Amino acid sequence: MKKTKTYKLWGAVKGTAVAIALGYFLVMPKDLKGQVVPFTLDPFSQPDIQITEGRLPTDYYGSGDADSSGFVDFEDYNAMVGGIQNDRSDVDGDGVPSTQNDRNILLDYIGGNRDILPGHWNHSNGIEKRDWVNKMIKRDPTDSNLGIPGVYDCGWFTRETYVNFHGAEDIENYLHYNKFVNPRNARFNIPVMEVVTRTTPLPPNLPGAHAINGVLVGPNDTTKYQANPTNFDHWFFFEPQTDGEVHPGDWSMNANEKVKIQWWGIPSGVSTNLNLVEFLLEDGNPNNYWVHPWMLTHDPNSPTSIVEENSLEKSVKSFKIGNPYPNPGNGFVNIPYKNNRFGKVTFEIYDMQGQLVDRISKNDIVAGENYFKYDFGKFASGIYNVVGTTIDGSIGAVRVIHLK
Ligand SMILES: [Ca+2]
Ligand SMILES: [Ca+2]
Repeated sequence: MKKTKTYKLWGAVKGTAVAIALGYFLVMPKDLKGQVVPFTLDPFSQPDIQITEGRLPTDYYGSGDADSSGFVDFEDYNAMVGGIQNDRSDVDGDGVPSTQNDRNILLDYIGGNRDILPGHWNHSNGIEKRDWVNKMIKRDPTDSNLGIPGVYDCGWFTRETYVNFHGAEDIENYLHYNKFVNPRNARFNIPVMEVVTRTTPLPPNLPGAHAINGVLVGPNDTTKYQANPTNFDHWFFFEPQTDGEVHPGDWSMNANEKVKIQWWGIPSGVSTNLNLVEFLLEDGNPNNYWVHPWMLTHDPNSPTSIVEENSLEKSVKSFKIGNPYPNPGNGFVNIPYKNNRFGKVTFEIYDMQGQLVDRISKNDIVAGENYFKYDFGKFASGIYNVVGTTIDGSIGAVRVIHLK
């Protein structure tokens, strides 16, 4: 089935209406995904690291693309057997790339015996997300930076963590402050947000507010796509200065205060924080919340959602169709393609009127380079679209010119 491609219309339309109403265009941030307007504040999605020019969509920690080809396939397994050492080949996130366990997980994934890799954030359940983000927090070196009051304080620990996990579209705007110690834009590709805490009146001589990080992980069970950003317990908070998890009543979060979860960006060169959601804590319990009208409150990655699939994971799974030969042709045409996963591939042939004229399914296609050979000789001269679909819904298409 061809997946219906729609956009985040609800959020988009509403966002535009709000923006016009409030005259916000001048400060409208470029969204994390490169959209200008309209945009949505999306705490669910893995950020799209193509935001950084020249980066492959697979260039993030644990992606499995050990050889930097842009695909995850057997060549990566071979590279890992060869002992390649990089972020992408630490598939299990334990800090040591290309171990036997990393290779086993990758092989299971390529062979179709597991649906996702541990680093595929959007499709992980709440337990897996907690496990993975805990590992990535340990991989990130920001906690070892030297804190200097008034120079590199809690806000910079939080922002450097935000850049390393979430990533920034226009990274130059972030780096011109020249305060970050070891920034690696979107290295972990996890939608970590900024969180402002200690907002309530405090004993004298203590700073009035504090900054930490948080990420939406959903319920602490094996269900997927059930995360609700307005549920306090679905957030995982951590202290970027110590790597520790944060709970209400800890030093990093008062039991009685307003906790503000924020998007951060530098639209038009102006550092801007937008509150996504605020929780009012009373004795450690969330008694009330406020949510930004532009924010998605249901999971766009849910299989039942009509919202467009996250582009990053789509590209990880997708397959590519190459140039047919001969083209133009007058009979048999070979169409090369490359797929990431073992399994069924379906090709559909459409004529110039968009009518489906043939459908061929092939089971047991191995991952890697393949070709689809098809005889157009039975058709009238014209242009035909060949659309290939893999079992995970990835789509590729190419045009064949048939001349009798
Ligand atoms: Ca690769
Ligand atoms: Ca490893």
